[in-house]
Amino acid sequence: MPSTPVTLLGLGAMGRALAAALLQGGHPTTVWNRTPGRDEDLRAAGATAAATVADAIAGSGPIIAVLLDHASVHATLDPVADKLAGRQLVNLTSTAPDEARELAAWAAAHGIDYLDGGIMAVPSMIGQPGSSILYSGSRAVFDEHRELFETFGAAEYFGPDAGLASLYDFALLSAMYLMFAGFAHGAAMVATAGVSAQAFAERAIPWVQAMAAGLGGHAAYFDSGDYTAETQSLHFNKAALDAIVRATRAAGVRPTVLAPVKHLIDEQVADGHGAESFARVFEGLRA
Ligand code: FVH
Repeated sequence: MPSTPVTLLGLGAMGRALAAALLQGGHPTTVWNRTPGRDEDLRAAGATAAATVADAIAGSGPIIAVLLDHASVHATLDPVADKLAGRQLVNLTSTAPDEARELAAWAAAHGIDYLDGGIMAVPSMIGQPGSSILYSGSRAVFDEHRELFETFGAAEYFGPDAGLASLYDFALLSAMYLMFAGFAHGAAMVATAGVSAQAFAERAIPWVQAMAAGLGGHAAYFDSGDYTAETQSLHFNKAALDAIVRATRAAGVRPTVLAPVKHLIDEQVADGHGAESFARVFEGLRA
């Protein structure tokens, strides 16, 4: 792969992992961070440390921002906007879809070619199998630097709408957070019987993996809009959830995580859909 000079703004946990991957890939890397002193290991690995954002962007090549949030991207780049015309900006900071679109419009107004990205990995996964980054926005930036992006993990382009990568990112994170919250709920329940979270995890992991195989079946319901129950109906699921919530309370655990699921089911049953599949809760969410 040809080496490409890169500027990386933001040396938090993720920024440092991405910078390390760039250096390992042989790319001349200039780094900047608001708070000094977070670049020692990177300098030792060959990075050039810039004292100011203006110094950091003075070179050539893509500029990668890995900052805290949307506001921090503006705080960092607004003061140097006039120096960014004609440059390529790859924003890997987590932002909401509309914030990514706002940044794309801001970039266009300043003559900057903008690519947004959603990182589907934790820092220790960067450059390892299982790491992936979702991109949307400038196709030209993605195509030109695809190989470089693959030093971080699998790189996939979703389209010219800069908000699309973030929409997928946040949708996947929603599923992840609910899975972790569900695990915490289950661990709290069995803890009342003296079961360690580690022992529960050993059972929960294969169970969640087996259940994940059913997502395609749910998707078929969502896509067709036909919720005719093939096996369990919402009446069945309502009885199950009611019993689980009672058992949760009896164990002295708050049913906070289950409450929204119960609410979605109850709503569909109250609307006369009790004989249909659990998948019908999808319609309640969209409403
Ligand atoms: N870490 C992770 O597991 C997740 C995985 C998925 C994607 N996220 C997103 O990546 C962005 C960066 O995350 P991070 O882990 O590097 O975050 P921190 O370690 O907290 O570092 C934050 C950096 O942002 C700088 N910063 C904050 N506010 C400002 C500001 N107003 N102006 C300039 N820079 C700012 C901060 O600098 P400093 O506090 O050291 O001076 C750090 O460099 C993030 O969007 C995740 O959601 C990571």
